[in-house]
Amino acid sequence: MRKTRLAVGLLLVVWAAQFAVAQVRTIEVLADKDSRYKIAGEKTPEITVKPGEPLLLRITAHKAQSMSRDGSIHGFTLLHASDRSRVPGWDFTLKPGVQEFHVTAPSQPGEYVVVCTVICSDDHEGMNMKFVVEP
Ligand SMILES: [Cu+2]
Repeated sequence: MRKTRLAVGLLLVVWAAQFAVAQVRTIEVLADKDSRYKIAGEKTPEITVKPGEPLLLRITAHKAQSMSRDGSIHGFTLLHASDRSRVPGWDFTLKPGVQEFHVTAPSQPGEYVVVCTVICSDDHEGMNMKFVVEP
């Protein structure tokens, strides 16, 4: 009886551990036709993460006025807010539709900014979004 209970308990622990590993946080972003990033339910879109957190970026892109020669319609590149330098591993160009990227949050807490790197319209310069790594 005791052995059975122990076995059931162990199974539960294994099951729970697998579930925890599978739970990578998904961040859904819309790169829209008006050259703006949007996040459902947020008036001013902003991404807040924990240092080194594994993330799945699911980005839906809709074409604005123009695209680059390779067919990219928007970009999604993370910069340090302080000096506008690029964060390695966070530089993506977007084709129309849904794309997913597995990324790891920067280890350094602070302020970052997501910028579009494709000249997508006259208003392309305004296509950016605040990104914060919590201490
Ligand atoms: Cu753009």
